[in-house]
Amino acid sequence: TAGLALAGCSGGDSGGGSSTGAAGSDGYKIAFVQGVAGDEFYISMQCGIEAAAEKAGATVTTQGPEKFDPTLQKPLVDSIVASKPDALLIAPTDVTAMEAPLKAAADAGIKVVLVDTTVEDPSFAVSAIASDNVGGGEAAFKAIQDAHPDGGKVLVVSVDPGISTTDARVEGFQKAAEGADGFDYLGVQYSHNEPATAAEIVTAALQKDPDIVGIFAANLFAAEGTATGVQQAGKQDSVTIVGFDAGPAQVEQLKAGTVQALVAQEPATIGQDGVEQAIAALDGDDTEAEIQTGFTILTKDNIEGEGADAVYKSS
Ligand code: T6T
Repeated sequence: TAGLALAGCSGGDSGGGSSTGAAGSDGYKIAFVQGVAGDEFYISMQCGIEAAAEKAGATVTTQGPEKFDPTLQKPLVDSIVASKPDALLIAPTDVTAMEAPLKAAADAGIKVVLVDTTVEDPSFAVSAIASDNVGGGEAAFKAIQDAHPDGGKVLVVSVDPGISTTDARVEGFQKAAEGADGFDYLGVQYSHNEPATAAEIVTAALQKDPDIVGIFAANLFAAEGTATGVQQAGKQDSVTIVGFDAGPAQVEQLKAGTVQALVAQEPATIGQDGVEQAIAALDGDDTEAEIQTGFTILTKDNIEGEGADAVYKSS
């Protein structure tokens, strides 16, 4: 595909699914289920998965639901289980709703590896690999604190309750904000992964509290909408925005000064580790129950330099 030639991975899947690897290959068959199709975080993860799989002689099929929603993700899992891959790498969209379908996959003999998000009881899984999400939330608060050492009102825009990653980011941010002198934590509001909803939340919040000094947007789509909302309210000079994730559009906003800091995860590493854990399990080798990957804080000062490598792929 064009994606393969350009980016070294087939990424950019928008719901139809994609496969790599030689047809008829006798290597392991890996299925990857994204949290949502078309999200640059999961596209970058797919790149890491495909690179690691190719090295191991395994084949990969990638699918993602149209929305970050367990009612759409569960049927994908059920049909993948029926197709009997050797391993399933998945970012579950809800800590409770996705637990039973994934346990059923493991019970059917499929090695399940949780990448990015997890479930309440992941004991059926070979491994759970994720960023330091609590630490990322704390770091996001520190970036706001650096810009506003005297404190002020701070707000969080997240996705939905029940997502392990974003909940952990909110927890880290909240704890840091509540422990800091002079800061007033206004709580979290949920955008359902819709930028337009995030923008509405932010314009309404700025109308109610025009003296907000900082907004933490807990993922890529929350950040996209938060930037729009702050601009619509004409508050870009007084509000510091820190967003999780570093898609190309977020990085443009950082360069333009619309957003002040980004917490860039390492999605390709999460994917690579996921493949390695799946293959170790299939080969009967030792596996690691939990792996934590890092993050980089991107600002205008480092984005042209070492930070440039942290930008997510869009295809
Ligand atoms: O922030 C990532 C991911 O870590 C999270 O679980 C869901 O949202 C993203 O995919 C970004 O859109």
